Amino acid sequence: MREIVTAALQMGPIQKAETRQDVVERMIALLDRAKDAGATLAVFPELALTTFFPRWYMEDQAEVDSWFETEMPSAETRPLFDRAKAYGIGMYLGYAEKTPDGHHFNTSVLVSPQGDIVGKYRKVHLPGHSEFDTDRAFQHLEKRYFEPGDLGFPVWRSQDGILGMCICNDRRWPETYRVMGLQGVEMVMLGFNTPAVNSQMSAEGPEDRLFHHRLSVQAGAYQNATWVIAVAKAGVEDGHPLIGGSLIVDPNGKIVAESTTEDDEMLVHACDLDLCNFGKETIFDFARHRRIEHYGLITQRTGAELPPV
Ligand code: ING
Repeated sequence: MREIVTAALQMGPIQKAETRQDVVERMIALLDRAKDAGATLAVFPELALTTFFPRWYMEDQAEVDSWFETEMPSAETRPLFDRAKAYGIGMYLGYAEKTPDGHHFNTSVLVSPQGDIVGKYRKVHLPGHSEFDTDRAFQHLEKRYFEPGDLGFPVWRSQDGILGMCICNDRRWPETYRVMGLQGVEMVMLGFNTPAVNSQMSAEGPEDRLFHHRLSVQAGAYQNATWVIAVAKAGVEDGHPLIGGSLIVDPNGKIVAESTTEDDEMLVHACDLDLCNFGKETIFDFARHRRIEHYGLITQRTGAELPPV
């Protein structure tokens, strides 16, 4: 049995006016609870250090850059890294990354229990748009502020398992999980910030959003025989609601823990990575069952092309 006692550390809303110091204090309080619960891995949300700023239209690059981190750990986040290291707890942390050569990514890092940054992931699937959209009830400008990730979907050996990462919208695309599944992933960690309503179709509300969220995460877990830890930044940020629904899903696609609030909340579960083995050795034994000679379109074609009428 290879167990990782995993804490999903959901965060409630972060208002635009809140400082990174305010936020890191909340994160350390959650980490303290994870320690008390015996956790050895803590998963935080996407863009965990700030409000979900892609909802705001900005033209001044200096203002945009103020939402980004130029180093990680930074001065503000060093106390969080130090606390995790002192506790011997590994960590997934989502944040906005500005590289030394001026690139902007929606990023997550995997930190080992020894406090080393084991891996980095940059969000591949960027939803939304890049220009102000007057037809939308609110903006979702991830295509304006971030570049598509350039690191692919790697996995890393850490804490006696094979761990992978993705971010928010990535969870809706089966390719995300399958590329990691083809590397033997046993636990996918992901943070998300999901608006509770559809800015283009008001009939789609929180329950629909939660349904599609659970469906995507459960399918990804089952179809790749992997644990998936999905952690929300939730609640109302400056009048804009985000869904909760943080989840711990087992390799059979079963939800073993789900948050019940839209505030700072902790889920904890002892994830036995060996629960992945049966699925990987039977129904999803990729080597035995997949027929890649028929899958060419998946990487050869970006958009759908309809058959001739
Ligand atoms: N947020 C949302 C998400 O994928 C979204 C955007 C919501 C797209 C619902 C499509 C449908 O959960 C982020 N940050 O990707």
